[in-house]
Amino acid sequence: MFDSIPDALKVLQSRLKEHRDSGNMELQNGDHGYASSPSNIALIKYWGKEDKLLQIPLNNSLSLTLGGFRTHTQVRVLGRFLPHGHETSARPFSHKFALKNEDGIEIENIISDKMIKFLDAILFPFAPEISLSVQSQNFFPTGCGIASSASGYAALVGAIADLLQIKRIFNREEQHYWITQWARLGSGSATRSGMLGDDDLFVCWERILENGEVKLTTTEKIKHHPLWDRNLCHWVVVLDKTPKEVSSSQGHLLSKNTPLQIVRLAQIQQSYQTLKKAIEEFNFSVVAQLSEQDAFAMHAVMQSSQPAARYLTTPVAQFISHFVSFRNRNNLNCFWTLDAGPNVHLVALKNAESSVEHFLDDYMGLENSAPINIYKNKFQQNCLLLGRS
Ligand code: 2P0
Repeated sequence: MFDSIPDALKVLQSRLKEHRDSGNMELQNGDHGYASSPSNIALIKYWGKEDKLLQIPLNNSLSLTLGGFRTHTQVRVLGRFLPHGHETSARPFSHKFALKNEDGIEIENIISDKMIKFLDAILFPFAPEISLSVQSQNFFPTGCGIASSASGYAALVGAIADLLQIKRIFNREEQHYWITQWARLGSGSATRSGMLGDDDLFVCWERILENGEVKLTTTEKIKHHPLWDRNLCHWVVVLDKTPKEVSSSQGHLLSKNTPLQIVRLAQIQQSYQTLKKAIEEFNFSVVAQLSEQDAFAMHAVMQSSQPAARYLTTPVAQFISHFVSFRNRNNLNCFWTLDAGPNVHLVALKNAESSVEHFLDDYMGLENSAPINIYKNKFQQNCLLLGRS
């Protein structure tokens, strides 16, 4: 993996090595770093990769940051730096990983090959002899419809940045680049969760074209109109808890074998630019219309790939249909979107909050609807389970 990282990231990695070689970085057994990162929901989706190794997306994407769904991560050093002249790449320990749920109960303790390669790639040039023990906790319920890879990889990279005290070595722009690029290499959508600031409500991940080729990407916050602040509501409606048949990683690859991906990609840049402008201008109806359109476009790609990735299941389609009729009838500022799972995200302005919650109450009471759980994003606090049937 290290060979395929962007040149600018290699330069920052060399700076870390220089820092170590000059005796300014010491890592001892037990040293630790900590970070917490939010999840995000894409409004213009990342679906399909130009290059699997480099994690280059086929299109620009744009997300809303989900402050109420966070992963907290601590990394702890196993081993220590050997004295200058005695460095070795032999590690006495292996990397470790454990994940707890919101109740503090361990739900995973086996480290994946992907995470081992990822940690090796980050540490390779300047700390090859140490290992990391990674302890993560999701402060959102397992099965609430939020995948933990975005917040998970962003928090992991943030915790390593804290361990290395990159603030003392890199300027703010370099810190941002280091974190968002490593998060991207861990999991594409994680780059949109790796921002340094707390006011980064909307984030875009863009491809950079150089001589007709895309080898680099950037991740930046979008300048948003202040009326968005403290005016947004977000819920996740979990309609089906059966495990996915097709993972996101497989889905990205499968998207290449359907002609609908060509149709989706042909117009996506225009939607992306229009959505960005609508966020700057606080044009809610345009944000709503384009978000729903791209969700449908991505699910059309997913459903027509072979094998198909069917997340728009019958309960999801029924729910969306009821929600849209209610929304249109009442002319409310709210919209839906759907990721790689049968869980509908609803986004609304405050003036629609109570109407949406009445709708959700009524929906849960419908006899023919499947059992659902609804989680309300509290943005500054942990999410809240609204109801269950
Ligand atoms: C997104 N998703 O933009 C899209 C929409 C799901 C649907 O990015 O292979 O876990 O680790 O880069 O980021 C999920 O895919 O995939 C995803 P990898 P990732 O959020």
